This record gives sequence, C-alpha cells and structure tokens, in this order.
Amino acid sequence: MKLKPFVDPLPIPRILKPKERTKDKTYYEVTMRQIQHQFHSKLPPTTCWGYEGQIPGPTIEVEEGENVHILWKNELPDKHLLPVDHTLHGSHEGMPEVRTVVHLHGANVDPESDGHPDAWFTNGFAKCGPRFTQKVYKYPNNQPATTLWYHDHALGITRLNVYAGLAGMYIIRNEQERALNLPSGIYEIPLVIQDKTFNEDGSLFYPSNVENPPPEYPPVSITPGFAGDTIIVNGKAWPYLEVEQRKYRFRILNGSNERFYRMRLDSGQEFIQIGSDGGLLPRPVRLEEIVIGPAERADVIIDFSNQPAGTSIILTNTARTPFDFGQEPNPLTDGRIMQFRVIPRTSEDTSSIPQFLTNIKRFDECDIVRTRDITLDVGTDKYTRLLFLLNNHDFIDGVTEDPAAGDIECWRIINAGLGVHPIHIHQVQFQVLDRTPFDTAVYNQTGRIRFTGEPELPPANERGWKDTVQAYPGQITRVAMRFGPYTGRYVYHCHILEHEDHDMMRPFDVVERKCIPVDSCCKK
Ligand SMILES: [Cu+2]
Repeated sequence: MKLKPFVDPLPIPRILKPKERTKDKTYYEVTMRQIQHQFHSKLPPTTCWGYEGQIPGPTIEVEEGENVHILWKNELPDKHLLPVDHTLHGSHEGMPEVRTVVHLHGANVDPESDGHPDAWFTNGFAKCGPRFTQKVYKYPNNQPATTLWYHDHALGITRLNVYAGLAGMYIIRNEQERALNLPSGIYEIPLVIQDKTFNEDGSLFYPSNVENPPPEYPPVSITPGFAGDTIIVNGKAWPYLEVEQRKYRFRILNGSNERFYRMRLDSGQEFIQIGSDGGLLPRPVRLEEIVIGPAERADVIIDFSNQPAGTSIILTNTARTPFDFGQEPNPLTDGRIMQFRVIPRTSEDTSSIPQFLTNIKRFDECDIVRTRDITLDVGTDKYTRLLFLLNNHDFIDGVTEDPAAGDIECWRIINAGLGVHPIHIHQVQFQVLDRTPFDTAVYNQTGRIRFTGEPELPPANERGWKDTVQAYPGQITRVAMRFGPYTGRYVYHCHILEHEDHDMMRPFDVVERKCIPVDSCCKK
C-alpha cells in the first residue's frame, strides 16, 4: 500500500504515571492489550498490540537510583496476530501461542527482573514459562542517565511480539545531566523508529514464509529477516514535526526487527551526538551521518536556529537491507524517515551544548580478568533453513560463558560471515575496545585468526557506554565489561529479531567470584 509521506504530525508518547509513589519506591502497572491504531490518516485502523494501548508504549521516566517496581500484565488474546512458526524453540505445538515477557534493554537488574525469554507468562498469568518467578519486576536504576527501552522478549516469538507493537522508551535522568542545560521539556523528543508493511485493509503484514519456500520448509516459517516498506516514527508513517528555530534534543531508538538506518539531514546539517546506549558521551560529537542498528540508541542535538522559517528538512535513510549492505539501496522506503518543518522561535533558546559532558573511565587492558571468543556462525537446520548461531551453539545448549560478578571480561566477537550483527549483552553496559580486520577465508578453513590490519579504535560516538554493538563482517570486535553485582542467568544475542529467534541467542551465568585474582594483571 502506497502512503503519502509527511501527512501526519509526529506523536509524542505520553509519560506514564505511577500507580503509587512512596519514599521507598515507585510502582507502575503496564498492561498489554490488543488495540486499533492508526499509523497514517489514509490508512484504516490497524489491529496491533500495545503497552497501555499505545504504539509505542508510554515513556517511563525515572531518576537514577529510584527504586521502581513494575507489574507487567498480559491481557492479550490467546491467538497470535501474526503467523507463528511452531518449529522454533519455545513455540512448538502445545505451547501457548501468545506468551509475553518484558526486557528493559540496557538495564542493570537482577535476573528475576531481566525478562529471560523463558520467564514468559500468558493472559492473567494463567500459564508461565519455566523461568518465571515473579509478576512484579524491580528496577533499581543504579546507572547513569540514559535512554533505555522496554520490549517483549518471549522465546521464539520476540520478532512477532515486537513487530505487533510491544516496545516503549524508558528514560533515566539525574542531576548531573540536568546541570548540563541541554534542550529539555518540549524541546526534548524521543524518536522510536520502526518499519512495517500493511495489507490493503490496513492490517499488519508479516511474512508467513520465505518467497517460494522449498518443499522441506514447514508451512509457516521464520525468514532470515524482515524489513517493512513503511517507516514508522512514534507510531506514525513518515510523520512531520514542526520545529522552532532553536536546538532540539532527540533520543533516537532503532526499534526495527532487522532494518539499519543510515541517517542524514538533507539540509546538510550535522547531528551533534551527545549520548549512546548507556548514557552521555564524554564530549559532543559532530556527525554528518549516523548509522544505527537494531536496538541501538543515539542521543542527538539538532540545531535549527540557522534555518529560515518555512524550510522543510528531511531525515533521510540510505541504509540498505539487510545489514546495511544488501543489494538494493532501501528500495521501498524512499530513503526517508521523517520531516522537520522550521517555524519561528516562540522564546529565547537558553539551552547549551557543553564541550564536556561526562567522565567515562576507560577499562584498563590490565584489569581484564578473562578474554572469551564469541563466534557468529551460520548453519542450516533440519528443514534446510538458514540457522544463525553463536559459538556454534543454539539457545538450548548448556551455558558456556560464566563470568564472575565483579570481574572485567573482554569478549572478542568474531564475525567471519557476510552480515553485520548487532550483538546485545544483557545485565551490563560495555565499552567497545577496538575492531581488527582478519582473513575470513583462512579462518573458515582452519579456524586460525590471521589479522590483516591494525586494531581500529571505535569512532568518537562509540566511546561511551554501549549495550549493543555492530559486529562487522571480516572483523573481530572487542568489547569489555564488568559483570555484576547480580548473579544468575542472563542471555546475549543478536538483536536482528529474526536471528535472535532462530537461534542466535545464548544463555550465560554470572557467578559468585571464588577468589580475588591477584596474578591476572600484566603489571605483576
Ligand atoms: Cu544477527
């Protein structure tokens, strides 16, 4: 269905009000419901799923250190809105078709509140998954001010639940950030960028199989990835936003299943990136282009003060699908995300962009207790379908990574394949150390790593805290993180949701440290 862009204004998701706020805790309830949502004024209402009946869900705003409890409730129908592949883990015949569990992406929480894919629950908690332990999740928010997001994470159907609408923003604030006097209030706007395809009747399209499936395939099958032909921002197709001649702060989230966005402003202006997944960057970074993979966030300032009133500026996208290097340059989305329409300023812009934002102490290589290799692998499953794996294991294989709480580990993500995979590790925020090119042909034949170049330090806008990193093909991407303080079962996975569901996700355990390593440092 062909929709005209820039017809509808950009909606701003409302801020969720807590049910109760005492001096010890803030308590929210969030209900998932099937709703009718209009994605474009020329499109009939679409049946979809929303937190609190909204697409995207309401924004949850908290303070650093605020003790937040959330009761996540499922009031969804028993039948899924989208085609369920019953051959995937967790989705086999006999399992409830509609299962939900909420993950607060990027949050440092205990495992019982992390939204393990097997901690799912059905409508009214009638049935619960093997790792379900509690209805109310606890979020201590002991981490710097940042932009997180909450979304569904149920085993084998995450791609369907998120595509159906289960995603929303979660913002942590603190005094340190307020003191920076960044653009705020109505000049600070979240942008949840997603993509959908609609049938003629306005219903959501999600493929029930690959095109011309081989006879070995099951009748309903996952595909290697799905990108919709319509770009949706905050629940509207190609919206426009009236902006005053002043600075704005946009918290951009790529909430798409597999689509990357290579963003530019067609006015030729720069973005001033001030934050990444886990908080502010040390310094603002001026960029003509930002590439954001699934689940990543970019906190940016755009200064419209020098643009004449009446100017229209388009936020463009030239990323290809899949992985930002597929064959066609984004063939169906026209290369556009949304439009800004500049209008006169209503008051003086007193906000600022400080030259220094926050101090991020870089991990010292000497403090790394252990280095692990994580390979990104592609195989085939018993139906001859592409199967994406980590370390050649699928999700139900036993734990192979067991970092100790308090330890700093380095994970070398080895990508000898062809695609970029956005790798997300639960529980932690990490630092990207470097990326080193290597000979994939030698590696794929012998398993030996032959480097073909120097390690490259991450670009300036990747030198903050990250929870999702683009692991490029032909490169070893090194990240370092300190695990803990919580111990227990978490997961790490590719955030292309079709990869995560089949089967690029692994469990890991954070364990108690047995002894303090004294001799592990190279300073000895
Ligand atoms: Cu992937």
